[in-house]
Amino acid sequence: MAANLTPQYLAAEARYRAATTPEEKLAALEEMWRELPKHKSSEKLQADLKKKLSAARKALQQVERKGPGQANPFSIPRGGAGQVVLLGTPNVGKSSIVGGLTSAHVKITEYPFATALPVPGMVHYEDVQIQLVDTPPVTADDVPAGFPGLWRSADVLLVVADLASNSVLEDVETCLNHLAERNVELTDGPREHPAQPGAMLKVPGLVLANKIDAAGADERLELLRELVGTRARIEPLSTRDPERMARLPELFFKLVRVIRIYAKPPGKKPDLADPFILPAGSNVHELARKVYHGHEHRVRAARLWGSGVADGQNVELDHILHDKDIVELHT
Ligand SMILES: Nc1nc2c(ncn2[C@@H]2O[C@H](COP(=O)(O)OP(=O)(O)O)[C@@H](O)[C@H]2O)c(=O)[nH]1
Ligand SMILES: [Mg+2]
Repeated sequence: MAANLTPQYLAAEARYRAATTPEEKLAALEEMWRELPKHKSSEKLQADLKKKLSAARKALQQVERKGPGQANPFSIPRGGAGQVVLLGTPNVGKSSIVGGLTSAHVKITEYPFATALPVPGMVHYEDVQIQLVDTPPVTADDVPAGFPGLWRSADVLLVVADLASNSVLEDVETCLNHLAERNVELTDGPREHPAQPGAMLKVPGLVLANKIDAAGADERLELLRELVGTRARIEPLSTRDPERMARLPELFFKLVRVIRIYAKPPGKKPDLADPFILPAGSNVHELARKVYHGHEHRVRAARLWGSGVADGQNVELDHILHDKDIVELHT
């Protein structure tokens, strides 16, 4: 049970949740295993960890067997609170965005096609991290093999437009057409799975209209708004403007549609350093499932400090949680 877990275990678990490579995942799981108290009340957790360890070992073996050149480079394990994937034609500023917000080693060049493989980095937003993936460019007649799979699996998809370029309208149209050909469209709302086969998958996302600092950018932005119409929201950006760049992490956080919940053991202070990340709209029961890993049936009551209720108010298990709520679970 969670109360017996050591801080080292919880730290390793946080690393596991943030891990982006099979090596990191396995290392974190091995540490969790070493730190897990091996007694009766943690049996379910032990079994769960064993399963995860064996899956992580297999995943790593597979990567090693295939060799670096053969694994699908676009299969990028999610890290942090969600995965944000960039999509754009050459030279629009994709790598500049990732380079400006993360410590990932991206190449920023004045010549196109410098990014041959996707490069993930982590963006910090308050107490969470969000994964941001730099990607190779698409053109009207070339989409790198494997890339469309990432469009479908991403939590958020951002089409990057270049307002310094006279071809910005065509280039954005190219990206939206590639998505439409794979039955993907952007939505300003929550992710929507196709109602019937062949229908559109709606992935949360928007058009980041970069280089708003360039000459003629304002006029191009107006034309772009007319072209895109209701198909996507448009957010202007300049990677050279620190204020606009500083607003991106919050934008990403809103688009990944998750909430941070701080779990509080009865009679103790909440752990404000390490929130549980849940999909927006989750309730107390779903939090219990995340905290107690299969023992959630033991949670019978909860008290909540946060939005819309009096401090410490008792709430039902189906109570919908909000970002930054503090919850005390009673077994
Ligand atoms: N004026 C202007 N240039 C930019 C901006 N962002 C990126 N660039 C330049 O655009 C070029 C391509 O950038 P890069 O990030 O490599 O684009 P990518 O090919 O989409 O990854 C580089 O010369 C950047 O310095 C911006 O906001 N304003
Ligand atoms: Mg690039």
